[in-house]
Amino acid sequence: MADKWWKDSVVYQIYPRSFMDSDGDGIGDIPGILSKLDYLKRLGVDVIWLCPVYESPNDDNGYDISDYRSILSEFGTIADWEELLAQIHARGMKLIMDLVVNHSSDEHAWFVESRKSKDNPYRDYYIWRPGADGGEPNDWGSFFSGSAWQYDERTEEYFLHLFSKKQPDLNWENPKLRQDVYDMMAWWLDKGIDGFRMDVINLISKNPALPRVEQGEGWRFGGEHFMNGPRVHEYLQEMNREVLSKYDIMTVGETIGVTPEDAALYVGEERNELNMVFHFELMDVDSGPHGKWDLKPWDLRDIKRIIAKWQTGLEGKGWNSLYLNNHDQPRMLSRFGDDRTYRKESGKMLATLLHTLQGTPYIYQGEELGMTNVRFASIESYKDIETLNMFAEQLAAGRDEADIMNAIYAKGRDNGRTPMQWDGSEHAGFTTGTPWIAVNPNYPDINAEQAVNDPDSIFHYYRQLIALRREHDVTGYSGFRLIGEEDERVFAYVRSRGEESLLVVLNFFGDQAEFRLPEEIGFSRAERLIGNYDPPANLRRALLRPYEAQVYRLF
Ligand code: TEU
Repeated sequence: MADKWWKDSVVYQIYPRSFMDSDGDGIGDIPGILSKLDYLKRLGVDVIWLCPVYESPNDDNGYDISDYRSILSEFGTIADWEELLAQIHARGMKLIMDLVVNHSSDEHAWFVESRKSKDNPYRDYYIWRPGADGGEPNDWGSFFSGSAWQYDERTEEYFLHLFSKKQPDLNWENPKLRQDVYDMMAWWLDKGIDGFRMDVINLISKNPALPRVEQGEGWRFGGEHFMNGPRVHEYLQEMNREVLSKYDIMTVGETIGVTPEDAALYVGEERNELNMVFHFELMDVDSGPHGKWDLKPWDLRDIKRIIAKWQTGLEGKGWNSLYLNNHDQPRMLSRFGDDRTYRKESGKMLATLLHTLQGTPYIYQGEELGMTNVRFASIESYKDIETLNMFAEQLAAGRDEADIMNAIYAKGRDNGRTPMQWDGSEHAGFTTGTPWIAVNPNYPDINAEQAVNDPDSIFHYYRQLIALRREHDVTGYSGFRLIGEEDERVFAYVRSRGEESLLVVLNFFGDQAEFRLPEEIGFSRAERLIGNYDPPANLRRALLRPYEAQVYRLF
């Protein structure tokens, strides 16, 4: 077993709005989560990551927080939350909370004060600038379309918002703000939580000069001036010293635009910053030069190269986080597998990948059921601010509506936000009311009740993978050696532990594929540990079946 509990753990991510509604208002809530803890225990996960449940006007579904120390009434009360923590702990699981401190809501008391006057004590909690040449202070665009600056008439200045205009960026240059954040973190940690997932934490330090990206008209991605900014490591080391180091917890930072070299600075064991980061390189493999809405087919060789780079890049330096989807991404099965003909096979194949690499796997709610993307007929059914803003912007710019809808079907964040499919009853058993976003119409076929009753389901395969990790000490393997780097159809790799090794063979497509184990990989005995077809293929030379995944132990 590993030296730290979070290395041996499997994390399950809950997006509370879409998980389980207990009171019929169509919005998932904390009592709903409580009613499903036994389901999660049965799945076998160790840690639950709860997306934001704090007070929020919900411009970005809770990622715009107006009070860091209270629970949104739609989700329940602080007493419900205390009960949730107690019940999670009673089942031997742990709870990590989402920490969103790159920005707050514009309805947070700090911002309400900050915008009042230039000499308000909270003015410097946010990033205010006068206009330049009669317009915005610079040419940075928001992640959610348009300018990253909003003019405020009261003081005739602009404030920075990298996300929506209801999400003003906090000013980490201000030591008072930092201390308030640390106090708030300690307040939650003292309640007994087991760590934090930190939202866009590598964006907290901006180049204080706030330079333009280019000259000329238009909004541009200003990442070079705020991704891994000048003081980010100083801030995280301070946070670690002041707060994190005092507790036995895990931390995972969401970090946009990091390479393994950057990541080593955040998660290096000697650096005293974070335990893990989420990188975005795999999330960009099917994006063209114009960003995420510019669709491009992925190439398995890119996926292999990126995974190999992270596996070897952090070897001996830091710990990986392993994910293929979350609340911001399309469903992995629709994106990297086949959500029609080979749903079960491809869902299991992708799971096999995530659970046999070095790092901690993160399961996003519904992934264990093989939930898929959704295609709503009209934009009216979509709720996500990023999607809606992009639609309006690109339509105005003249892009064909059908073309925009196709981009939303492939990449929109609401793909991952349709309600959990619990059973075949109306609204998939998620709510007795009207769900805040429509349920995926495939729920009669894809739901938890069906999966739990089917011994061959994706759900039971996840249980086996999680059990295997524990019983067979999968985290105990080290090294990562890619087999057949240029093979466009099969992803195979070997990891080792002393004299034995773990061989993983994955067919990434719905056709048969040939696999040959190179002669130099010697073994006298092979034991199949897990796989999605029986009996497993012949090891030395196999014709793999559609989306076949096999894991062997070689002696
Ligand atoms: O996301 C950060 C982020 O920039 C992207 O994932 C973003 O959602 C988008 O897909 C980029 O095209 C985090 C949260 O996970 C997300 O839900 C929030 O909306 C965002 O930060 C702001 O808090």
